[in-house]
Amino acid sequence: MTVAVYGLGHIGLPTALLLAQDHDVVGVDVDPERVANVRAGDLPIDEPGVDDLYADVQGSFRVTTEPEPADAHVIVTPTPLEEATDVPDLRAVRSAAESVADVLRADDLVVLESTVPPGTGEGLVIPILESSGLDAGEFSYAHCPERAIPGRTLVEMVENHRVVGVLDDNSLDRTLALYSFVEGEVHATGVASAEFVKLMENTHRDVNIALANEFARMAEELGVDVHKARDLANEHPRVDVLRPGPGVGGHCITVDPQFLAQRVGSDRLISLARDVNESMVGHAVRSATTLLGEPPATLTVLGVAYKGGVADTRRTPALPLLRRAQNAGYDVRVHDPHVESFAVDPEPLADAAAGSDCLAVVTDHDAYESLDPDALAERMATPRLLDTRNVVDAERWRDAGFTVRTLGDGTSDPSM
Ligand code: SAJ
Repeated sequence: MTVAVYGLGHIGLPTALLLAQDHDVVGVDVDPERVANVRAGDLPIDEPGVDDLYADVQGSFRVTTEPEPADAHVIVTPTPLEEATDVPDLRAVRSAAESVADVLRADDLVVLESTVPPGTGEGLVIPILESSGLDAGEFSYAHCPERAIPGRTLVEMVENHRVVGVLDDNSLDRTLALYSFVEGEVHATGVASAEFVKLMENTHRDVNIALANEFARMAEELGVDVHKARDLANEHPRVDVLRPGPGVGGHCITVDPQFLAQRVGSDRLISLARDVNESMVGHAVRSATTLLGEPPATLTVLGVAYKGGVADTRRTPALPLLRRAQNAGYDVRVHDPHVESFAVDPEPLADAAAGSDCLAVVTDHDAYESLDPDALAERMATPRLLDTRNVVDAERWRDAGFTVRTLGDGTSDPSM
């Protein structure tokens, strides 16, 4: 099958490379620089296995900026929230669908992978495709959102089960033939239902993280350690409390619940969960400033990626945290083993800690579990630590002279 994949980003590029194992694939992107980079082997994503896969599929993968005819057209463009309005920005999906409509032929398959607000397939994408002069049914259509977690993108794209929303039986048969790399089960449903299922998944996670965050705030007031309490509660066979933290980042969980909330009137819990998660930054800053005392003082942020083990800083809670601390008058320094540039440029750990008055672990990178508190205490002006992810061994740090505050641990420092 000849396949055109629209969008060569975090999901589109790995999808295109996996498809190129079995099909003849052209990756299409509107950004000429990205196309030139991918052509030269300078890939815009840093995921295990992607460079090797790129090398393996050189005979069946090429890139271009121009739409071209193909048997299957896969749209994997981003659907962010517009910054000024927080409304889903579907311009990239629209424009990719228009490009596909220009080259669409009878019996082609069109797949929308991008996560979209409910109703987008039938209300927006299919009508654009029909502007080609073909009616739905003369072309096949499916919504096939990925479920891959950053850091394990390729493995999860291959192994995870998928839900595919299809127009008709022919669309399903052709989608199964296209996604031959998927080893997980494929469950078929309608187009609108598949759109809803994808949003349910990420909304479920956001709401459950909000519950974990609310438990953390309560535990602080009650003088309880939420992390120990969570371990005990999770002994129950039907309970799985997630981990509290300084807020939810990334491009998926922070965005997708709003696709649902803005489309449907009955969204009270979803919006509330978003508010709870967003309030965690303020809570973390208040904990840090209580530790620090009045400015001037220096806060060193450990980790600015939106979660551990990745270099991705999209919608990271570290950015509002850092800005609020700066606005309150503190000098802020940054360390992150994965991130090269940020609002405050990351420095080597020894430099970022030198003369600092407080370290704040904001991202749960593995490297932070094995930091040497004795060496850090020597470099800092005052050895204090706020651990918003419960990654360090607090007792060990106290033994090294640190005042330690762990988010959600109401026993960690009675003065706070
Ligand atoms: N987080 C917590 N506590 C937790 C788990 C996560 O505070 O217990 C935070 C993380 O630190 C991070 C944010 O939530 O800031 C999101 O991280 P994540 O690992 O929960 O999810 P993402 O955004 O990396 O990927 C999600 C996944 N969705 C679900 O797990 C339901 C992934 O499977 C999806 O494919 C992806 O969104 C997507 O593209 O939609």
